[in-house]
Amino acid sequence: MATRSHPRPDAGKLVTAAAVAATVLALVGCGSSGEPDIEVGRAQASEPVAGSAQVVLDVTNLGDGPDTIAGADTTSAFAVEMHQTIVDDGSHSMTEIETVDVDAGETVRFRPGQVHLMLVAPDEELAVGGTFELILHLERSGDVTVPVEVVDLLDLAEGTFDETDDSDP
Ligand SMILES: [Cu+2]
Repeated sequence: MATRSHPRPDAGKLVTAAAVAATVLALVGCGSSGEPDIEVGRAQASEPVAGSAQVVLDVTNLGDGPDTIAGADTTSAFAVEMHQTIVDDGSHSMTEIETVDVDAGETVRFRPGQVHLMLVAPDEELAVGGTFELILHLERSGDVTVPVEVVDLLDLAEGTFDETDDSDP
């Protein structure tokens, strides 16, 4: 009959996905029922060099619940990737990472040489003194739009050094 519905091959997958989501929520909720409160500090990017640019950024969770950075976007580059630098026998390489946790009360610092953000194929019009908007995707807090200032690569490196020095007053 025409009223007979089609089989729903996806139904099983949906149930599985829901079960997984419930499990993840239960785990995340364990011991911390609070809400995250995400604040993004000064953000800077280097001028594009050889088809990429580094972004330096601090993400602080002022709340009492955890959150997770699940990527970033901008209209000023083909893509934004989160990378982890790996040093092996003195040689550096990097691998793409999908998520970065920001626990309650913690700050994640995106810096060259550690966990970092890179613009892939940035807009060639990005020049020192310019700005663009970066959208951070947070699993619990939603999207956060951050203005990013474009600076000379050397200034970006110096800024990194200064902030690393902060812990030693
Ligand atoms: Cu990288």
